[in-house]
Amino acid sequence: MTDILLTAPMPAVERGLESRFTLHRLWQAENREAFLAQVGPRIAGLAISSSGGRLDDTLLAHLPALQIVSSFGVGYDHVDLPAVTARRLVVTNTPGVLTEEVADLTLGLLLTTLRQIPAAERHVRAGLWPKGGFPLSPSLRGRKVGILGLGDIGLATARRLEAFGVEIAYHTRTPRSVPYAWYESPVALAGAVDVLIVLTPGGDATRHLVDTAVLTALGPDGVLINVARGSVVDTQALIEALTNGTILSAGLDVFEDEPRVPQALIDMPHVVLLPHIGSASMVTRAAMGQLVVDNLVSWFDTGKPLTPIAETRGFLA
Ligand code: NAP
Ligand code: 8YV
Repeated sequence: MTDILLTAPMPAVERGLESRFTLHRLWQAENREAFLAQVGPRIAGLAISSSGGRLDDTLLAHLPALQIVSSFGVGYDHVDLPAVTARRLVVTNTPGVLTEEVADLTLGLLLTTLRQIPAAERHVRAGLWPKGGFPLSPSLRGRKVGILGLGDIGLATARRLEAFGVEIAYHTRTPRSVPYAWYESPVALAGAVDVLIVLTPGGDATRHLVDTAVLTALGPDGVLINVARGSVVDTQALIEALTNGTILSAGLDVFEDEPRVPQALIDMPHVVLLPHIGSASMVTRAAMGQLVVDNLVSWFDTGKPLTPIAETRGFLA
């Protein structure tokens, strides 16, 4: 049977692969170097997720027979692209199957942040309601929402926002054929809106795209929602902007050094913090796991993966 290495626990993936492949679980190895020295030369397929660490030369050097990398999740900033492309490896991700789920979470996080729902809930649980009502909150009414990164999830989010009756604008490097106003830069977009939703990929190209200039342009009534990657937002600049009143509030599903969250953010009661749960429903995680499995099966059966990332499509016949 073909040997597959998994870098992190992925129950649905393991269940889907185990009858067909020989699985090797890297996180269970007591001595990682010895384990890789033993099984590495046999590994033909790799199943990874961002929680399994970065895929770079250090691991790839142990896997000379590797043909394909099947990654759990649509974002693949945990993959060192020069390292995989130098080896002409095919990499797949899981686009599409999580789009609607993540857009749902994005809308939930936006409303939760604006209407202060977690703080209001804490008010009831703490028995404070009989002593006084909860303070009035900011609102989505009358706002203009900017989406930084209008791809699959950005578009699904925009479709939902249309039903909420708010004006929508966006920035991408290439304008799209959509009925929303395009702005030529993140700072221009932030200056035109009072909610900024970040939905770009992570990685070097988008690192700290949201910086002090963007937050200043967003303004004192502005709300930042980040469901993309922590690296897209300059955390120190954000903490300063929230502390100084440069912006009003933020809802964050992702963090630069997750799962560690800066204490300064934890100490801000009006900021909503989630543990990277954009796609984390049972049904969607199962669909993502199935696509990781299907990519490997399709590759080893037909030589064609189902959802290769753009950067490695050129390696396919
Ligand atoms: P997608 O369809 O590839 O969309 C990415 C969008 O970002 C495109 O519109 C792209 O347009 C834009 N973009 C890329 N680089 C940019 C840049 N430098 N400046 C401005 N815009 C840029 O991806 P998706 O499926 O919507 O997913 C987006 C991201 O969401 C993922 O990569 C992942 O990091 C994140 N995500 C998070 C969760 C979560 O649980 N929180 C779940 C799923 C996904 P242009 O190429 O024209 O610029
Ligand atoms: C996953 C995500 O939770 O798809 C993505 O890009 O961020 C999430 O859906 C994550 O990738 C799991 O490792």
